[in-house]
Amino acid sequence: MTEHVPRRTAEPRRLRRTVVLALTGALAAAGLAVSAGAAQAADSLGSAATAKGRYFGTAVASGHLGETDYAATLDREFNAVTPENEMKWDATESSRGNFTFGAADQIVSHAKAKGMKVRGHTLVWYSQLPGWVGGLGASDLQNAMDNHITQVMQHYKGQIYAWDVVNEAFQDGGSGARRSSPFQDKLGDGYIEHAFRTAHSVDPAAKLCYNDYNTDGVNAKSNAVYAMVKDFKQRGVPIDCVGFQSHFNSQSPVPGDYQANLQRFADLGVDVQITELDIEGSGSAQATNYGNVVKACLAVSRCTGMTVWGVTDKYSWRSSGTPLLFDGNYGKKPAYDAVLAALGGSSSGGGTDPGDGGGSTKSCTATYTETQRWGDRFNGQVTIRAGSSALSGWKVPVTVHSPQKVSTTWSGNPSWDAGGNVMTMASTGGLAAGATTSFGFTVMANGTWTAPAVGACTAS
Ligand code: G2I
Repeated sequence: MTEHVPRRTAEPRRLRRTVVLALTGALAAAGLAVSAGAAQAADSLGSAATAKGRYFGTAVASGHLGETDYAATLDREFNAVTPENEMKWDATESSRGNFTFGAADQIVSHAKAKGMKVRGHTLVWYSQLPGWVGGLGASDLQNAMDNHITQVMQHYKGQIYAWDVVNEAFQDGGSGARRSSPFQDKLGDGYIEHAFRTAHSVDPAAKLCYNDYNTDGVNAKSNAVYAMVKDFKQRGVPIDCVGFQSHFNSQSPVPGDYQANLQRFADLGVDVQITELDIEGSGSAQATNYGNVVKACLAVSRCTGMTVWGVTDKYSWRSSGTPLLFDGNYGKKPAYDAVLAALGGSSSGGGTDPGDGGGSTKSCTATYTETQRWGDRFNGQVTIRAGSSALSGWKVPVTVHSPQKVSTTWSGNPSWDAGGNVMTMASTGGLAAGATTSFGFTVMANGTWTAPAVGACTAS
C-alpha cells in the first residue's frame, strides 16, 4: 500500500525508458546461438531419442498393423509402443475370469520383433470398464481388481517396460479430489496403493506408473497427484514413475511451467514420462509447441521418454484437430521436423529448426505469480529457471487481456506486438544451468483482473 503513490508517479517515465530498451534489446536478442551439429545426426525419432538416452514411442492400434504405410512409418520412426485400447479392462476381461489377449499380443509381438519397448496401458481405470465390474460388492471387487492386475501382468511378465497401473484417478478442476469410480466409491482411497502393491508382487521388474491428464502444469489436480506420490515414496509404496498424458489444444495449451512440473515430480524420486502426447493445430505454431515439449523432457534427466498418441492424424482419437506428427498420407509435418530437431536429429533432406542449435538441450521454464494488487492494477512476476545447460539468453511471451495494459516492466528487455497486448520479455544476460532469475511488470487492470497468459520460455 505504501508503494501506491511513488510507483504510480514513476510509471510514465519508466514506460518510455522500457520502450527504448525494448528496441535495443530486441536487436541484441536477434543473434541466435548456432552450435556445431553432431558429426552424424540421427534421422528418425527413435534413433535421435536413443542418442539422448530416451525412447520415442507411439500409441498403436492392432487393427492398423496390416496397413503397409502405417507399419512402415511405425517401424522406421518409433522405438516404443503403447497399445491404444487393447490392454484395457474391456478388451482383456470383458466377462469375469475370461481373459482375451489376442489383439494386445499382436502389438507386443510386433514390438518385440522390432526391438521396441512396450508401455502397458492400463490396469485400473474408471473408463472402458466392463459393466460387471461396477456391479460387484466391495470385497468381491477387491478380488476382481487383484485378479485382473495379476492375470494381465503375468501374461506379459518380462515384456513390459512400464505399466500404467492406475489411470486418471483424480477429478478435474480445483478440488484435488479423487474421481468417483467403482474402485474409489467401494474400496476408498486405499485402492491405488493396493493396486501398486499387487502389481509389484506380480512383476517387480516392470516400472509402475500413475498416469493422468490435466496434470501437465502446476495446478490443483497435479498438486493432488504430487501429494499422493510424495506420500507413496515416503511410505515405501512401490511407485516408479508418473505419466503426463499431455493432450494439448487451444483450450489446454502447453503450460509455461511444464518442465518445472516434470522436474518437481522427478525430484520426488520417480521417473517421469510423456505418455499420450498430441497437440491440436498445424504449421509452425504446432511445431513450436511440439519442440517445446520435447525440450522440456530432455531438460529433466529423469524424463525417460515420450509417446505420441498415434502415428497419423487420420486415426487420431481427435483427428479433426490434426494433432500428430504425420498427416493422413504419412507425410512428415512441420511438427515432425521440430521434434526431430529438438532431439538433435535431422531429416535426410535436412530438417530445420533455427531455434534449436543442432542438438543443444538448452531449455528454460517460466512460472507466473501475482505479487501485489491495488485498486486499479497488479504486479506480476515471472520466474525463469534454466534447464541442465547454461543459457546465453531466454525469452518469454506474456499476453495481457485487453483492456489491460502493461505500464511498467523491470529486469528484462521487453518488446510489444502491434496491438500492445503481447509483450515478449528477453533476458538482459545469461543464466547458469539450473539457476533462476525473474522479471516483473505492472498491469493496469482497466476493470479486467484475469491473470496474464505466460507462454513457454525459449532458451538460446
Ligand atoms: O481419450 C484419450 C485418451 C485419454 N487417456 C487415456 C487413453 O486410454 C485415452 O485413449 C482413448 C483412445 O485413444 C480411444 O481410441 O480412449 C478412448 C476411450 O476412452 C478410445 O476410444 C474408444 C472409443 O470410445 C470406442 O467407441 C472404440 O470402440 O476406442 C474404441 C476402440 O476403437
